[in-house]
Amino acid sequence: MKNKLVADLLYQIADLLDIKGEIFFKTRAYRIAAQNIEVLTEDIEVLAKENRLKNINGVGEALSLKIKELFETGKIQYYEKLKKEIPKGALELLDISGLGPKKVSILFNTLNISNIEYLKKACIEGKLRNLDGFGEITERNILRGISLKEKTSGRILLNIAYETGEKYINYLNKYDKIDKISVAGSFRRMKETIGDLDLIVSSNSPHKVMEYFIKYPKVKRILLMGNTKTSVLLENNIQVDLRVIEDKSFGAALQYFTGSKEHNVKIRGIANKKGYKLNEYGLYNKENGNFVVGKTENEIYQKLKLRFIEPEIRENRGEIEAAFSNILPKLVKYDDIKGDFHMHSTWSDGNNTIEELALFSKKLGYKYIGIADHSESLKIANGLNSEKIKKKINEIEKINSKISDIEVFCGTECEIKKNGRLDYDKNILKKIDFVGIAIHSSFKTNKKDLTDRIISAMQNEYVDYLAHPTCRIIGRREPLDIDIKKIFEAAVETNTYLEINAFPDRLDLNDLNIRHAKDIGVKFIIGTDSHNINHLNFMRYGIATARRGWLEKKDIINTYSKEKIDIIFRR
Ligand code: DGT
Ligand code: CA
Ligand code: CA
Repeated sequence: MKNKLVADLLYQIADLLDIKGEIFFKTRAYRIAAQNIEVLTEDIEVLAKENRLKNINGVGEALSLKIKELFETGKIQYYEKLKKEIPKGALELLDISGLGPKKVSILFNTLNISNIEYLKKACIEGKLRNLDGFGEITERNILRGISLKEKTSGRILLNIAYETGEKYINYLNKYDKIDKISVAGSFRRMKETIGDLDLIVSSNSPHKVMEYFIKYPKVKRILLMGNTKTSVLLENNIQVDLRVIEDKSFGAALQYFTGSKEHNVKIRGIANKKGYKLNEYGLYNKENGNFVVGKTENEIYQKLKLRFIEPEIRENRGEIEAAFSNILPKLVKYDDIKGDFHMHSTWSDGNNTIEELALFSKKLGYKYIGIADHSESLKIANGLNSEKIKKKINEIEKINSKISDIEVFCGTECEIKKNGRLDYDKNILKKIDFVGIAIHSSFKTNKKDLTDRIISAMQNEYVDYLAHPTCRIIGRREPLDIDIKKIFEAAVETNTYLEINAFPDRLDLNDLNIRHAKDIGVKFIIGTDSHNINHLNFMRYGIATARRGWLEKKDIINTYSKEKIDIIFRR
C-alpha cells in the first residue's frame, strides 16, 4: 500500500506552503487529507483506479487529481515546483521549538534565512528583534530551541529506527544464506533515541550476505564494506551497520555489539577476574586461549555466574550486581498489556471513531480500552463540553453492547487549570469511568507554583492518572521545571497512577524517572496518546521504556485483568 507515501507527500506540501506563507486554511486542508489517508484501511491506489478518491474525507477535486497524477506519472508537478522554490534547509526550521510556520515564513521571505546556521547567526546578531511579531525574547527562545535540537541531532526517534529496522530485517530474512539475525546496539536496548542501527547476522557465506545487504532498494550510499562489517546509509539518512559472524560466535557478537559500552566494560572486567578473556568472538580461557562459549549470550552470562540480563537494562545502573545476587526484576513483557487508556477519538482531535478504535484494539488482543478525549477548555483540540460528554457516554454504551470481548471505558484527558483545579466539575467527573489529567498550557511559572498546581489536581478524588508528567518533547521541549520527587510522593499519597506516555517523541516518564518513582512506591499506567489507529502500536515503545525503568507486570495497572480494572475504575 502506498497510503503512507501519499500522506507523507501531502504533509510535505503543507510544510512547503507554510514557508511560502500560504494561508492557514490551505495548508490545513493538506494536513487533514494526509491524516485521513494515513488511517485509511483501503489501498489508496485502488481508490484512485476506481475513481473513489473523493470518498476520502478532506479530499476534493483538486487533490484527487494530484493523487491520480502521482500514480500515473510517479510525480506531482505542483510539489516538484514547490521544492524548487524552497530550499531544504528552510524546512528544517519548522522543527525548531519556538518557531511556528508563520515565523519561519517571515524569516525566509524577509531575511532569506534558509537554514539553521543562518538563523543562529541572525539571532546572535540581533537581526530578528525588529521584525513584526519578533522580539529579543523570541531570539532567545529560538537560540534555546536550536541548542535543544543540536543535542538530539543526528539521532533518530526509537519508532523511526524500529520501523526502518523491521523492514530491513524482513528483506534480509528472505535470503537463505543467513542463519540467525538480530538487532543490536541502542536499538536492541530500546533507547529513546538511536544513533545508528546495528544488525548481527550469522552465516557461512559472509561475503554473499554483504552483497545482498547492500542491494536493499532503500540504500542510498555504501559507507564501508569490509570482511566482517558493512555500513550503508539509507534514503532516510539512517546509517545501518551489519556484522556477519560465524554461528559459534553469534552470542558473543550480540553481547558485544548490544552494549552499552559501560555495561560491557564491567562484564569484561568480571570475565577477566574469573580467568577468561571476552571479546566479540567468544569467551576464551585466559591461560591457554581455548574457546569456552560464544554461541548464545546466555551461556556467556552463565559462565560468569550471572543471571541473564535483558538488553533494555544493560546500562551499568546496578543490573550486573542484581544479576549476581539473583535479584533482577522480572521485567514486564511486551505481551503483558491488556488495554490502553489514552486514546483520542473523533469526539475531540482524533482521526478515528470510538468504534474503529475499539475494533482495532480488539485485533491487538486488548481486553479493554479507555477513550480519553480532551476537556472543554482545550479549544484547539476540540475539547468536549458537558453536553457532548453525555452524548459520548451514550455512544460508548451502544458500542459496548454491540462489540463483544472488549470493554470500552469512557474517560477524559482533563486540563489542569492554572489554579490547580480541574476543567470539569464533580458532576461530570463522577459520570465518567476514569479521569486522566494533564497540562497543555501555561507552563511558564515558577517551579513551586507549577509543582503545587499539579499536586493539587492530583488530590482531586476523581483523578486516576497524570498524563505525560513532565511534558517534555524529545528535541523540542525540555521537561517542565517541577519538583519531580514531590510529584512522585504525591502520586503515592493520592493513589494517582503516573503515565508512561508511549508517544515516541514523549516517552514521558522516561526510564530514569520511572525507576526513581518505582523506588518511592508509585504505580504506573502506559498510554499511547493515540490520535489515530496507527498510533496504537506505539504501546511497544512505552513498554520498552517501562522495561528500561526496571518495571514488572504488577507495577503497571493496564496489565491487570478486566475484572480488576472494573474495580479500580468503575466507582
Ligand atoms: P547509538 O548508536 O549511538 O545509539 O548507540 P549504540 O550503543 O548502538 O552504539 P554504537 O552503534 O556505537 O555501537 C554498538 C555497540 O557496540 C555499543 O553499544 C557497544 C559496542 N561498542 C562499540 N564501540 C565500542 C568500544 O569502543 N568499546 C566497547 N567495549 N564496546 C563498543
Ligand atoms: Ca548503534
Ligand atoms: Ca553502530
